[in-house]
Amino acid sequence: MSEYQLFIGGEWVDAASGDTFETVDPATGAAWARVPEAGADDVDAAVRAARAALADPAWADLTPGGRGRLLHRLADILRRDADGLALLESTDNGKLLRETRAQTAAIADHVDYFAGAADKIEGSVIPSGKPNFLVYTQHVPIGVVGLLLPWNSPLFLTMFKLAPALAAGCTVVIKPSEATPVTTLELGRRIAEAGFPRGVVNVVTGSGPAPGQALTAHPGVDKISFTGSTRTGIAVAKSALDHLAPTDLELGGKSANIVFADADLEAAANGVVAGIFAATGQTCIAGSRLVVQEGVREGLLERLVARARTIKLGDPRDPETEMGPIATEAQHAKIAAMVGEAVDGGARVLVGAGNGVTLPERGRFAAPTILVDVAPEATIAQEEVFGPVLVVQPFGDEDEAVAIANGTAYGLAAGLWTSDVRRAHRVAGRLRAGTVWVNSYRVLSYAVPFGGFGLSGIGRENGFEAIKGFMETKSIWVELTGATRDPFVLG
Ligand code: TXE
Repeated sequence: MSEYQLFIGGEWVDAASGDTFETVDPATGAAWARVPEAGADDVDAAVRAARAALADPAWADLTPGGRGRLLHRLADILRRDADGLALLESTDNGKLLRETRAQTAAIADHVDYFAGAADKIEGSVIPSGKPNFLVYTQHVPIGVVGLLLPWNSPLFLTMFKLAPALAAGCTVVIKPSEATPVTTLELGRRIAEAGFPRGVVNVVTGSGPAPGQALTAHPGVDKISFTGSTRTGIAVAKSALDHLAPTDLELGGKSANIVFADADLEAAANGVVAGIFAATGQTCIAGSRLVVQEGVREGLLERLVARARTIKLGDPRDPETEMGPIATEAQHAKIAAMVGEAVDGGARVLVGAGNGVTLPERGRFAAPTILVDVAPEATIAQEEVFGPVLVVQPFGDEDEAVAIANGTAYGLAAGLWTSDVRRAHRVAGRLRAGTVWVNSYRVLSYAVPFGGFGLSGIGRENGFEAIKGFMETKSIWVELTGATRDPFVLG
C-alpha cells in the first residue's frame, strides 16, 4: 500500500486531524494507496501558503520568461515520468493504460505550450478619446486560484487549468477527486523538483466534498476553476460568488454525433464508437446521442452492434483491452439505474449486458449499450449518463437533425458526418456546442479553446487566451500636461 501526504507550502504534511482514507483500483476492487483526509484547517493552511507565495519575491519578482523556464523544466520532468504516471493514473481510475500514456505524454506538451506563452502576454495602448492622457493596459495575475478536479482524467484536466494559471503568475491550491487523489500528489513532487518556489502549488485531498467546499468558500481564494458535474459546478459557483470569486466551469454534456446519409459509414461507425465507448463513456465529451438519418440507420446500427459485441472489456493495463472498468461504485450504480429506468420507460436494448455482451467476473464493469425507441424528452436522452450508453435518435431532414442535436440543456460538443462540404459548414454553424468535429470525434489540443454552452459550463480552457482567464486587466491613465480641471465633473 503506497502512503501519501498533503503538499502545503512546499512541505509534505499529514492532515491536521491525522486522518487518512484509501483509494481503490476499480479493476480489482482492492485498496492500493492511503492519502490524507484534509479538513477545513488544512485547506486554510494551503490557501495561506498560496497567498504567501503570491507575495514572495521568489515568485512575484520572477519575470514571465522565468516562469516559462520553470514550466519548461516541469514539462521535461513530466515527459521523463510519463509512463510511470500513466500506470498510477490507470490504477486509480481504471482508464486504459494506452490512453493514460497518451494523456501523460500530452500534458508535457501542454505545459511547454503555456511555458512559451508566459512572456507573450501584452497589454495595449488605448486611444481613450481624452486629450492629454496616455492610457495603457496591463494584465496581472488574478491571485490565488482554487482548482477542483474530477476523476475521469485527473492529470490531463488539471493541466488545462494549472499550466495557464502558473504561466499567468498565479498560485494555486489543487483539490483532486476523492476517487483519484494519487497522481495529483505525484504532480506535487514534480513541481518541487522543477524548482517552483514553496507554496506556488499546493495539493489537498479528502474523501468527500468538505475540502472542496472549504476551498470554494475561502475568502483568500480569488478565482475558482472547476471541472465536474453540472450540479456540483452550480453549487461551487454560488459558494464562490459569496466572496465574488469568478468561477470557470467545465461541466457535463449530452453531445450528439450526427450521421447524414451521404457520410462514409465505416468512418462514421468508428467515430461513434470513439465517441461513446472510448474511456468507457466516462468523458464529458462523450457522443452519447447518435442522431442518424433514416435510410442509413439500419446499416449504421448493424455495424455498431457488431463492433459493440466484440469490444474487449478487461484490465486497463492489458494492451488488448478496449474498455476498462467504471471508476467508482457510485458511477457504476448510476449507469445501471439510468439504463433500467430507460428500459422501464419503453427503450429497447439493441446491445448490452446479457444481450451480446458478457462482463468480466471481477471488477466494476458496464457493457457497451445501444438503446433505440427512446422518446426525445426521456431522461436518458436529456441527461448525462457518464458511461458507455448510446441513445439512437433518427431524423428525416437537416432541420430536424439540428433541432434534435440542439434539443438538450447542454452544449459541450457535437460530431457531424457528411461528404457534402457545404452541409458540413452549414450545420457546424447551426450547432449550439463549444466544439464541433466534422468527420471526426474526440480530438483535443492545448492550442484550441474548449468549453461549453448552456449547462455545459462557463468559460473556455486551452488556447492562448486561457492565460487571460487567470489575469485581471488594469487600465493606467497618465496625465501628460500638468493641467488642472474642474474637480466636480467626471473627466
Ligand atoms: O463529480 P462532482 P462526481 C459527472 C458525471 C458523474 C457525476 C458525479 O455525470 O456521474 O458528475 O461525479 C468536488 N464544493 N461528471 O461526484 O461531484 C469533488 O470532490 C466543492 C462529469 O465525481 O462534480 C471533486 O473533486 N467541491 C465530469 C469535484 O468537485 C465539491 C467529470 C467533482 O465532483 C463539492 C466527472 C462541493 N459542494 C463527473 N462537491 C466532466 N465534466 O468531465 C464535490 N466537490
